[in-house]
Amino acid sequence: LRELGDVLLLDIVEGLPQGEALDINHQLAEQGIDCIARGSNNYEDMKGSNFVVVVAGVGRKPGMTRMDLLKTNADIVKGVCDKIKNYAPDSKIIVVTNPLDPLTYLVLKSLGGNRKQIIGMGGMLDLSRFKEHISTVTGISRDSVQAMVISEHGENMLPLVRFSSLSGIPLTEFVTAEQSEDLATKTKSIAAQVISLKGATVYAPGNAVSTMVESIVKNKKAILPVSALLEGEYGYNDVCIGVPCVLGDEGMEKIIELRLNENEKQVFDLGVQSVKNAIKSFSL
Ligand code: 2OP
Repeated sequence: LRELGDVLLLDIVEGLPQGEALDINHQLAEQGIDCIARGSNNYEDMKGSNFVVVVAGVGRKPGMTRMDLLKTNADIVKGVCDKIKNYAPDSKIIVVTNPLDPLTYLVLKSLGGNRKQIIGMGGMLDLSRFKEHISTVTGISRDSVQAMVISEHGENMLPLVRFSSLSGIPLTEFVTAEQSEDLATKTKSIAAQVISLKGATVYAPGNAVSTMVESIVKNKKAILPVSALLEGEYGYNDVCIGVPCVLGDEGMEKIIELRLNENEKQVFDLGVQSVKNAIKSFSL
C-alpha cells in the first residue's frame, strides 16, 4: 500500500500465502499500485530480498504472556535463520515473532549480523496503542499525538508520558497523574484484549513494520522505537530491547539515549533483566 516494493509471502501452509497474495493483488490492482505480491512455500524464493520480516512462530493464546512462547518460537526462528543464511544473508531483517526482544537477539547472534542490519518490531506497535489511548483520553486528533514507548515488548513495557506531546505541547499539561497511569496500563494490556476477541493482532503490527521499512527504504531517518542491540547505551551491553532509534538507509543508524527518571529507569532495568534471563536459555 505504501509502494515500497514487491512482497513475497512465505508460509509452511500450502495454498495460504498464494491465496493471500491473490487477494492483496486484487486490492492493489484496483488502487493502481504496481507492487506485486507473491505467495510461496519455498524458502528459495526469498533469494535477492532486500528485507526479511520474520513472523514465523505460534501466537499467544488468551491468558498467555509473550514470554510463554519462548521455547517453541526460539526453535522455529532458529530454523528460519538457517534459511535466511542460505538465501538472503545480506538482507535487512525485522523480527516480529514473540517474545520479541529475546528473539531479535537470537536472530542477531544466529546470523552473526550487525546491529544496524537486524532489529525487532515491538515498540512501534506499543506506540500505536499508546497514541490511540492518548487521543481518546484528551479528545485531541490522533494526528497531533507525538509519543514514545520503550523497554521490553512484554510485561515491562514503558510508555513514556514525559516524552510525549500534543503538537509539541507536553502531554503532562493535558492529563492528570492518574490518567497517565491509566494510559500506561491500557497500552500494556490492550493486545491481550484483541487476542481474546479476534485471536491475533494483525493490522497494527503490519502497519508498524511498514513504517520501519519505509524509513529505511526512503532514508527518512525517522526516530522510531525499535528493539536494538545495546552496546553500552543505557548502561547495558549484549541485550536487545526497545529504544528510540534513527532508521535510515543503513538500517538502525543510531540509538537515542533518553534521560530517564528513577521510576522510568526502574521499569527499563526490569525489562533488560527479563530479556537477559530469557536469552540465557539459548544455546548459541
Ligand atoms: C502484539 O502486541 C501479540 O505482541 C503482539 O500485538
